Amino acid sequence: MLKPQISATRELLPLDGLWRFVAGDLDHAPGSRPLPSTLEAPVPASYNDLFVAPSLREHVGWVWYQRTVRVPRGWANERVFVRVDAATHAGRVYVGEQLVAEHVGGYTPFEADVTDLVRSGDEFRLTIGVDNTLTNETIPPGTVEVTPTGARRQRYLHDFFNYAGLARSVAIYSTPADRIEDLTVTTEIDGTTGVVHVESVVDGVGTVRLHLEDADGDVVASADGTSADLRVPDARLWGPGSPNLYTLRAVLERDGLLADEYVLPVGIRTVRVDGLRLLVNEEPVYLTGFGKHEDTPVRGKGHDDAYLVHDFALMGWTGANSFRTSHYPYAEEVLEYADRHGYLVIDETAAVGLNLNIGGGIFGSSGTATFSPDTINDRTQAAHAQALRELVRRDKNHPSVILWSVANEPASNEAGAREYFEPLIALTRELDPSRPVTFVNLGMATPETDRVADLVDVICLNRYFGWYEDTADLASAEMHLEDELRRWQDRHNRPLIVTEYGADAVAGLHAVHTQPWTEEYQRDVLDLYHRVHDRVEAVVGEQVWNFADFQTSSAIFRVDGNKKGVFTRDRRPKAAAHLLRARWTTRQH
Ligand code: BDP
Repeated sequence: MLKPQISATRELLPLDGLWRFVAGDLDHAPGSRPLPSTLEAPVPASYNDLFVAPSLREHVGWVWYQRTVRVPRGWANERVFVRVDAATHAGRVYVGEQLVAEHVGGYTPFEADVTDLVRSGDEFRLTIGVDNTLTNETIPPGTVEVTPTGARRQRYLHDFFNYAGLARSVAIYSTPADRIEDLTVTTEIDGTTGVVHVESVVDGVGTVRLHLEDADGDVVASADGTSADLRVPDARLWGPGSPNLYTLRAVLERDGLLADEYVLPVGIRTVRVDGLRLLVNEEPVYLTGFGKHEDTPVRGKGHDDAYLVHDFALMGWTGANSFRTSHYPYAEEVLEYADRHGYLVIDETAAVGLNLNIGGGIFGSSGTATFSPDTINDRTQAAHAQALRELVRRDKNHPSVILWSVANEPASNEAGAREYFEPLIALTRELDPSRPVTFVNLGMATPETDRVADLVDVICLNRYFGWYEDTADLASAEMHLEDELRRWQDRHNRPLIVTEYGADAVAGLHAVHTQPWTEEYQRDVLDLYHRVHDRVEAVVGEQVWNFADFQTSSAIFRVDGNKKGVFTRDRRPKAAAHLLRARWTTRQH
């Protein structure tokens, strides 16, 4: 699904800014009249932390955004689309009273062709409903319970606040009647020649002509057709720290005239697994970096270019070369930035919390089977498959994305896990045979009890020795970590990435003794992991949990959120950040 853009034939009108806003069910048909409220909410932003009323922060159900939109005068002969980059977790779009789009899944875009409903030069009322409800059959899952006082309360199994609303941009855009609907780019390397394979989907009539330009704007390869190879002699490859990008100019010609143009950055690179190694451009890579969150004060999960640039600046300062989009697909702007700046990305679906026997990293057996007709079931699996389709459809052309993560910390040790995951992993490979696939394993599923790991190419492990286990006993933590990593290596003989390790630290809390929650303790936990990673051959990456402190649901083991950030929520370094910088800026990868 191509991101809207301004090109020689396309226009884009962002609708970011303040929208009228109301929470709750409407007593009239959505879109039929102005919203009955004086509240205004910014787009993009989660709505939860904007206001002071607890009822809005903890709201369960629908909220409504509305504004008027004037269609540019010059769009008379164009097709017009409404595009919503994300509506968390379900969205409905109305043009006037007409429902034009419905979508489930909170972190992937959707759009509607509204050409027949709007007129260039005229205004229309755009209303978007957003539902934050999570059930057993949504990704991520959750349950709505009724409290003793009769209030509805959303429960969920993931350890981050259930921020909701329109956290990414909304726009209308135009395309010509005949248009390029989709492009799929895969790349190979043949000696010193880069081979760029382009599959185009055309909606309408015309001939596709492709031109690849280098950084100076010179055309280095051209080809025609909906399935074509562009060969680039002496290709400058895209890689970690060397973000060489070409520009693919895809043109649709009809009767010798320009019908449509779409411009796409292309990085030529390969990625594959070979034994214990993860290879990018046939060179072994070692991932350093973080599990992150889209999380900032006030905006919640709202995309913000200032935080985007700052977060990458801080990651660069630590020497990180990678991150995981834990635990959902991030805004496309994040991946575009990673493409341009040479970061390696593990791209994850929102399948987090598929585990009824864990909560917020704390192991607590509810004794309930995770996979059963009443819990995580066939319909959850169908929603999960759809989440994978939408992830790959949106992110397939980013060179930064080197690994698809199917899920975070599912109950991969429980009965039914294999039956649930085997088809999803197969689907991911079918959707994109060019990238390896992983899932992120949790500590309860050991090499001996896990039922899924042999299905994936790279095994990602979240481990909390020194925090949830071996608390305040770092010598035992080091021994247990090494022992377990060796067991994974021996059993599966494939690359391991430690995708979570860390400890909570309250910034400013210090101690000379081994004292959990202090900055020194967090630093020492990371340090012990590093010693072990360097001793175990199969470990090809380390991503600290977390880049920054982030908001969670309220719990007695959370202090105004999760404090495992090596930066505070306002992005100030804790002692651990300096440790990482010392290691990652000097380490030979
Ligand atoms: C892991 C989860 C992550 C949590 C983390 C923690 O993957 O989302 O925030 O533990 O407990 O289980 O800090």
